[in-house]
Amino acid sequence: MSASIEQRRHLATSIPGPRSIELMARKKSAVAQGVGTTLPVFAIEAGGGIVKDVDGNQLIDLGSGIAVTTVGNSAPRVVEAVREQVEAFTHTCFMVTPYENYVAVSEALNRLTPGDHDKRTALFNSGAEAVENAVKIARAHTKKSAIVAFDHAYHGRTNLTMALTAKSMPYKSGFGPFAPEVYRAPLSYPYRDAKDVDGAVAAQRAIMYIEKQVGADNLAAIVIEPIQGEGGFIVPADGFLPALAQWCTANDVVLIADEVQSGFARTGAMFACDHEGVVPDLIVTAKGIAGGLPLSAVTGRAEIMDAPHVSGLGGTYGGNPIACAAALATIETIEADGLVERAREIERLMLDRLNRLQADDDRIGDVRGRGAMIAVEIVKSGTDEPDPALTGAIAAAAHRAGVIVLTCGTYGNVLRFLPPLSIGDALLNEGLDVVADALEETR
Ligand code: PLZ
Repeated sequence: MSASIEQRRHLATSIPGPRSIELMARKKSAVAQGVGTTLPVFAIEAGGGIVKDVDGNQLIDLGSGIAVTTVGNSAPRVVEAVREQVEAFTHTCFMVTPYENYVAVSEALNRLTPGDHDKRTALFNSGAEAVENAVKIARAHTKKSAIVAFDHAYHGRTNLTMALTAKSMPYKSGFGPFAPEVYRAPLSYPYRDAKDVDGAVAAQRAIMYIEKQVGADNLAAIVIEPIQGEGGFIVPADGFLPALAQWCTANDVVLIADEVQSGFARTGAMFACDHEGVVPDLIVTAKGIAGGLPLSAVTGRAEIMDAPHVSGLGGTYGGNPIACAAALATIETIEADGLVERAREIERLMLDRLNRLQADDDRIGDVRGRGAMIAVEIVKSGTDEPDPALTGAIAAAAHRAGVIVLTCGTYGNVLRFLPPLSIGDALLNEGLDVVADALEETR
C-alpha cells in the first residue's frame, strides 16, 4: 500500500527523468497549455511525506497537492473507506435517491465547524463551486446583492470566483467580463502595512471603505480567507477578523469564511477561525476535507442555509458517496491520530528553522503562517521589494534536489510550505535542509 512507501528522498535520475520528459511531450500535444504544472515530473505513487515519480525518484512532499492530502496520500482509513464504498455503489445522485454518508458528513461538519448554534450543510465538488453557493445562499437570505472580497484574495476560477479573486495574471487576464456587484476592500497585511496599522486599525480601514463605497444596505456578504492561501499566506493582525465579524453581525451582512485552504487541521486548529474565536455565519471547506477526493461544503447558521427554496441548491455529483466515505475517514483520521496537535508540532519545527535562516539572510523579508501552513516572503536584499525571480530560482533548485515546494503571493515572491501531517520529522528537516541549500545556491 502507498502509505508504506519508503520514507526516503531518492534521486534515481535528474529531475525530470526520461519517462517524465516523454510524458511531458505527450501532455504538450494532448492537454491544453492553460493547464500548467509546477514540476515536470509525473507521479506514480505517494504516501507519508513522499511522492514517487515514474522514473523512480522519491520527492519530499512539502505541497500536499496544494493543501489537500493533509492526512497523507492514500491514508489507510481513506483507502479502506473508498474501497468499501466503491464496491457498494458509486453514484445514485443525492438529489434522486439519497444515501447516509452524505448526511453523516453534514453532521460531522455541523459539529466541527466554529460555533455551537444550529447548523446545516450542503455538499459540492470543488472549492470554487462551494464559494459560489455560499454567495447564492447569502443573497437568498439577505435579499441583497453586493459582495465584498479582499486584496490578495483567491476564491477560484469560475466566473463569480474569478471576480472575487484579486490577482489578474494568471487567474483572470483575458477571461472577463466578470460577475457584477463584487467590491474589493483592503486587507490587514502585517508585513506590508505601516507599523501603526494593527488589527483594529486595519479593520476600521476596511469597514470605512465598505460603508462609504458599498453601503451595508446593499451588502449581502463579506468573503474572507482567515489566512490567505494563494495571496501569500497572509495572516491578518490580531483583532482584524473579530472586528469584521462584529460589524457583519451588527449590519445584517453574512460573514463567509473561505477555509478551503486553511481548514481541517492545516493551521494547528480544526479551522483557522478558531485561533481567534471567530464564528463565521457560513464556512466554506474543500481540499483537506476528503484526503484527495473531490468534495466541498458550505456549512452555516440553519436560518441562513435554509433561505434558498427547496431544490434551489444541488448538482449531479455534489456529495458523491465515494468522496463522502473518504471525508468520514479523513475526519476520523484527524481526530484519532491527533493531527491538530501534529500540525502545531510542525509549526514549531518549521518556524524555528526558518527564523534561524532569516537571521542571517536578509532576502527573507518575513516568516509567517500557522501550523503546517508556513511561508517565507522573498525580497531584494535588505529591502522589502518583492523578488519573484529569486523566489522561482529557489523553488526550482529545491525541485531539482527532490523537494516539492510551491510559490504564491500577489507579487509571486512567497515560498510556501504545506507538508502533509503524515510526514515524519526527519523528512521534514531534510526538506528544510534542501530549502536552506537552495537559498545558499542562489545567494
Ligand atoms: N478558496 C482559499 O485556496 C484553491 C488553487 C490552485 P478549487 N486554491 C488552489 C489553482 O491555481 O487553481 C482555493 C483556495 C481558496 C477557493 C479555492 C478554489 O478551490 O477546489 O480549486 O475550486
